[in-house]
Amino acid sequence: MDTTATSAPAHHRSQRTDNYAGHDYYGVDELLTEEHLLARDAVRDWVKQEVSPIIESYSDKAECPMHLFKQLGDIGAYGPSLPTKYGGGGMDEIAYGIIMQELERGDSGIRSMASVQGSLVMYPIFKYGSEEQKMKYLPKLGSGEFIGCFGLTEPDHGSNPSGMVTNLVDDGDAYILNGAKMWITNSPIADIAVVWAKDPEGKIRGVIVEKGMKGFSAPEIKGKLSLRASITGELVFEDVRVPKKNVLPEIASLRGPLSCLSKARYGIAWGAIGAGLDCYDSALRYSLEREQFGRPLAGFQLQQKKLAEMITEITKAQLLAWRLGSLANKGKATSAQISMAKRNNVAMALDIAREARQIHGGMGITNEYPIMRHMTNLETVLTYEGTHDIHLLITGHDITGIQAFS
Ligand code: TGC
Ligand code: FAD
Repeated sequence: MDTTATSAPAHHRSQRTDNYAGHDYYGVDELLTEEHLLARDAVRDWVKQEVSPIIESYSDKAECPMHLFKQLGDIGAYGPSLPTKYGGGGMDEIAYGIIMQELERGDSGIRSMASVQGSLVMYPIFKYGSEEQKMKYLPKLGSGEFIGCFGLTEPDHGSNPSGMVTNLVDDGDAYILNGAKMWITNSPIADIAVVWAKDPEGKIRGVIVEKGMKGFSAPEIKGKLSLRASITGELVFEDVRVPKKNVLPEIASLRGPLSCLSKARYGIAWGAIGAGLDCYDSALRYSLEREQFGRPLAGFQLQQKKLAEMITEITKAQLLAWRLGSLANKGKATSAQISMAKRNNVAMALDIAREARQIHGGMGITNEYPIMRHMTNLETVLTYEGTHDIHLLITGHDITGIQAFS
């Protein structure tokens, strides 16, 4: 796998022109600052130039556009709200959200590249790491020189990570790590993995496992029919000797990985709006151009119902995300509020993708339009970072005080 190329090879490039201009029915842009708008427009332009012309080809071939890792670093997509000293962008949470929105307008897999790196790898090192760990890893992760992955899910423990069996046994100045992680975004190409495992006392610790450590492998999971431009794999640990200096010193509980998930779920709440907007944009254009029975599809009441409901749901999601971002900027967004927004906005985008597919008729099932790619991607987004059901149960727990998970 080529990790050094700086642009896509010619066979992945199409002549597709991306004319997307954004949709803002309730003037949400007025709630954004100059910095937010600049960040949004810069990422939107980058997506048009670097993602839209190649993404169908990479997705069709189930290949990861490796050359984009460095470019994502260059545009500041990794950890936009982390401090610049530690490789982040030094912006606020709304800027982070809006960058995720624009990336996911391009493709959920591209947003995943940024979410994992920024929120699931840089964030835990920033929040729970030693100063030495921060200086060693964060600048390289922020620039895209290093690729990271996050290992929480196991073959037998997905929604219930507290049951994990991956474990650490004390061995003097190191721990011996055994176990396996499953469904790990970027694992086959990662330089480092932030892995969550139980220590001898049964406490959940985060360890930084480096590529090349003896006994560590990361085989690719093939055959995904969703998120095809993103690479996914396992993490397998067979008596891997991890130096104790690679343990994140400031956390010893499930709160560690779950707090990272809150950060990433927040980004997905914004990101999913991007996928929904792209489907709506395509459906609106298509319905205005395509004629049946002597008039544009957009002139039929049934199609207007679909389009009107789409923009209504997008508008509600935009307002939810903006309010969540305002709370996050004040450090007041609760994990349950984040769950509600992730759940609502992803389901909203998936519903829009399904309706948009119908508006495109037969053309909607082809890769001439982005709809099916977004739709199949969103099936993953509905499941990862906590499933649709789990987020509902989080809301249920929050409003009743009774947890119904187990
Ligand atoms: P529970 O007892 O509720 O919590 C344990 C401790 O964690 C705290 N906590 C959180 N803290 C921050 N953010 C959150 N979202 C938090 N949720 C819980 C909690 O306060 C407690 O703290 P403390 O200090 O008292 O110990 O834990 P539980 O075992 O009952 O689990 C609850 C449940 C089911 C909600 C949780 O396990 C869960 O969220 N499950 C879903 C698992 C999940 O989301 N996995 C995602 C894996 S990573 C991924 O999908 C990456 S995709 C990457 C890409 O974008 O490509
Ligand atoms: P399960 O937990 O087995 O759930 C199966 C079904 O049962 C779901 O519908 C679920 O909602 C339901 N269910 C489970 N428990 C309950 C309950 N208590 N009550 C009611 N219904 C319930 N993980 C990582 O750690 N790092 C990554 O980088 C990562 N990337 C991923 C990339 C992709 C492409 C995919 C598909 C997944 C990724 N994941 C990653 C894993 C993802 O987080 C899990 O798939 C997800 O948390 C669900 O776990 P599971 O697949 O084991 O499903």
